Amino acid sequence: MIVSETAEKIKKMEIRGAGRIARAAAVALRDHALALRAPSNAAFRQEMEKAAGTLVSTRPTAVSLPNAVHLVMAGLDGAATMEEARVAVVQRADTFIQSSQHAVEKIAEFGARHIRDGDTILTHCNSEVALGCIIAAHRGGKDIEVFATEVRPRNQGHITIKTLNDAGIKTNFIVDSAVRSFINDVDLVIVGADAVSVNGAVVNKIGTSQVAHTAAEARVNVLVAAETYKFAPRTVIGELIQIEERPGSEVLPDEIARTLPNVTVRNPAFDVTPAEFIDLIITEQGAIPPQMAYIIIREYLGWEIKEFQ
Ligand code: RUB
Repeated sequence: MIVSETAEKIKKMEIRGAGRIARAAAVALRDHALALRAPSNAAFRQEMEKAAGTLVSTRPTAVSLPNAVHLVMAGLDGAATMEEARVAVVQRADTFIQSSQHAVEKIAEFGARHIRDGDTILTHCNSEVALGCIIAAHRGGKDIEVFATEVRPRNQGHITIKTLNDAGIKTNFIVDSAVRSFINDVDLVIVGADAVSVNGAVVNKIGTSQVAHTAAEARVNVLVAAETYKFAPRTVIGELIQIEERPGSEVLPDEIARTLPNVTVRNPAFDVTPAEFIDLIITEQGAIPPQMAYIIIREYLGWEIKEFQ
């Protein structure tokens, strides 16, 4: 797929979820590198950088996107010729895609071990890694039940219940505001992440922090499933993760909004759950307390990693 098509699909949320967005960007850069005809190595680099910029500017919150783009684009560094640069980008993109898929499988395996036979699990939004843990526990023979939220305004919960239904898992579908009413029936909360900050705070779909806060009050453990490439290196140097605010029309139709001139619709797509409301973050390298996020950034992303911007 060409870069502009992938970028458009990410913007419109036809491709969504932090892991899928990152892999789609890697595929787009690989295909672009393969197809690109440029008069010189410098021109090739310039075109690739333009493509990388287009992809990174699609959605601002999921740090997996700039992390993946950076990993792939680092193939251009030190390439003496255009052909070397092309090969390096293709190799790095393929490596990232494979390691991302491997990470999703590893997290499912590790996360499933935290789910006991007879557990009821609550999940919010649609995270392939969080669902991976739940499905792995079910496939491992554990008798489990799930509460899945609706996820206003974009209804990602509909994708979640379809996946759970198809996997044969008993599922309860609830509106977002019903979490507190059911939290005492829940043994464990599992969600995904768009970004993990150096202080262990997790950025995920709007409403996650309310779920985690409710779980903490009810003494229900909260697990976050997050590949290491969802940790945000630039938070080490004090940068904050930008929370995407989407159009108000996703919440209230424009024709109604127009009749209410004193009303402003606010539509942040993500929120921040502080480390104190999270028990463990499950990565492909193993489970860590959120307070150890710094170690993941140092050991697995490295100080030298720069988010492409
Ligand atoms: C998706 C979302 C998901 C994370 C993790 O938001 O918040 O929980 O991206 O997903 P949106 P995954 O629908 O706005 O992209 O585990 O699939 O990477």
